[in-house]
Amino acid sequence: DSGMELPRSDQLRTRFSQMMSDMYKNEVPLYGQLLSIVSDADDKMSTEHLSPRHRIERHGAVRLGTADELRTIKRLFALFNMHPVGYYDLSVVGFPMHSTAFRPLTSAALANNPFRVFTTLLRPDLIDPSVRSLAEQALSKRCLFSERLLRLIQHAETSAGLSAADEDDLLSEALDIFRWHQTATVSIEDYKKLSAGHPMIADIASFPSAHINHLTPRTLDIDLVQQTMKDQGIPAKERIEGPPRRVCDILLRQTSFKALEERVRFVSSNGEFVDGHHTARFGEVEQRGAAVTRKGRALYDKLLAQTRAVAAAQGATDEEYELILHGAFRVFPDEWSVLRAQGLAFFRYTVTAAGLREARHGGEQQTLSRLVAYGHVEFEPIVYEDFLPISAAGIFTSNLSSSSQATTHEAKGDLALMEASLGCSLEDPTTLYEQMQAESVEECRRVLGLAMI
Ligand code: OOG
Ligand code: NI
Repeated sequence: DSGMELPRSDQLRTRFSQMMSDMYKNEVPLYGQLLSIVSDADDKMSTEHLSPRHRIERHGAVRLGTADELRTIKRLFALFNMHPVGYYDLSVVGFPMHSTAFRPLTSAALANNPFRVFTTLLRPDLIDPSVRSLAEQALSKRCLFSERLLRLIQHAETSAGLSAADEDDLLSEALDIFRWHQTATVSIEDYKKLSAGHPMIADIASFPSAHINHLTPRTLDIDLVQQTMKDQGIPAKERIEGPPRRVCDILLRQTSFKALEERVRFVSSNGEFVDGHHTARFGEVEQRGAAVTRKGRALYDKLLAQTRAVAAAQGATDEEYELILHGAFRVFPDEWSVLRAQGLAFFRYTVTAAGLREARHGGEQQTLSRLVAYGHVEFEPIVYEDFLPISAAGIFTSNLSSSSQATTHEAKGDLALMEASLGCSLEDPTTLYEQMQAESVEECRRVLGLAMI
């Protein structure tokens, strides 16, 4: 340990994710069980793969109702050094929503703690007008943020930093945004109308908070976790989303246990409580691999589309789907050196001991491939930090009892609407990986004393 202090915002992110985890374990005991399964599965891997930081949640997800809510969330998460990256269009599966992910941007901040929040926003333009006005009415009556929280955010933005006591307050007030409430803000009749529009509309608009709907630890063996969930009778999602199991993991593989049916109370017009049910909260695990280049992503998208088309045409079972997926991905190289040579994945380059010895001689210019071939520079894959739209859609739909389709017209993604709602533009994930790779090459150039690489 170098004794270097982490930036304040990175510390806040870590504390915030820990508090969310404690709260969620308390609220959803089955999530605690999933964490034990993951920890047992990872114990079976050799310990060299495990860093202490491995055992922390990697993401959570929330769903918001209005642009105002999203903007305040943006300001809050910025204090945790989390910023909106990437656009996810959920209208492709008939959901009247779109999403982004708030996450750290730089290699240094990601190394400190990569916690991210997949954040979904309702799209009123895709909702039937009668349901829309009901949803808007319900949403206009709630405020997710306490006065105290809003003052603390403002203070943090305009001053050099918060006192330790104010930071504690900020975190606990922030946690309240995501807390579960058993009592809905709407009547059971309105809840049913909202659900008929789409179950997600009811989930977003019927409650006083923006309850966290899942948290997701990272595992090293998602297939084992999936099997263990099934063995223990946990209602696991039928299939793992994303690429197949490989030697060289790429992108993101995900599975979950399905949302639980929970008791909630509705309030009727005469002030009495009516019992009902709501399904929203689940647990998920992820296994992360290398970030891929635009070329790698195009290949991934093509092979996944091919898999889905074949599986649909055959009416494939979940086991058959996995075989088809494996077959399709045989053309995606599965060796790091080949992935690198073909420009399919992103890598972080570092100078080796041999390279350092050579560095004294300096030099004019050198190609990266030569430096790698001489053993002066080595490389490791850059971890994918984002999400996958089709996987996210699969996670969303696995939590619906029926395959409800709410969108009323030919729905399309609307990046401009998302950016207008956020009040800023979104970072492009691939550009961030390009920068990370380029920074590592530049650092090698500097260390090796070369004029150019
Ligand atoms: C989010 C579902 C998507 C992921 O990891 O892709 C997701 C939600 O259900 O709100 O969490
Ligand atoms: Ni998730």
